[in-house]
Amino acid sequence: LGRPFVARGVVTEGDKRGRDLGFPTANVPVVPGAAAPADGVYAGWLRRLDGVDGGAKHPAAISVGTNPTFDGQRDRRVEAYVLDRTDLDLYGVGVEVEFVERIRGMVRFEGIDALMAAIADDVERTREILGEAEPHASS
Ligand code: FMN
Repeated sequence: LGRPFVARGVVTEGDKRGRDLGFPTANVPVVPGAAAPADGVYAGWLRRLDGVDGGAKHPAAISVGTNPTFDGQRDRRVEAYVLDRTDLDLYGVGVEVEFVERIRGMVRFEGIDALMAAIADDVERTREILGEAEPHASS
């Protein structure tokens, strides 16, 4: 303990809602039984492990949970939206997600507009938190 919490895995396809929402996410399945932070939203870093960008840390807003706004999803996921990078395609890539600070709990929103507004706030909060955290590695 005393080290930041890290989740590792190969990015899988989610339900492809993220692109429509304007916040596409890299989905990292949580292995049942493996340790993961409590459900909620976090500021942190995503690092790809395939060496393509030299292990750069990308600032990310991270969601952990079952996306309760959408009925029907059962599995718990770690989903990372890399800030300002709607172009990133990470399917099949091994990544490491590092959790820096918790922002809020998971919420079941009444509609998509409320969810999108909340995520936009999370993104601004993430910028503030990471701006005060460790210096950015080159990205
Ligand atoms: N989903 C929720 O149901 N409630 C939330 O409070 C919530 N917060 C989120 C916060 C952030 C920063 C991000 C990136 C996602 C959040 N989500 C939340 C998850 C979105 O519902 C999910 O990313 C979207 O449905 C896309 O899913 P997909 O990757 O399977 O397409």
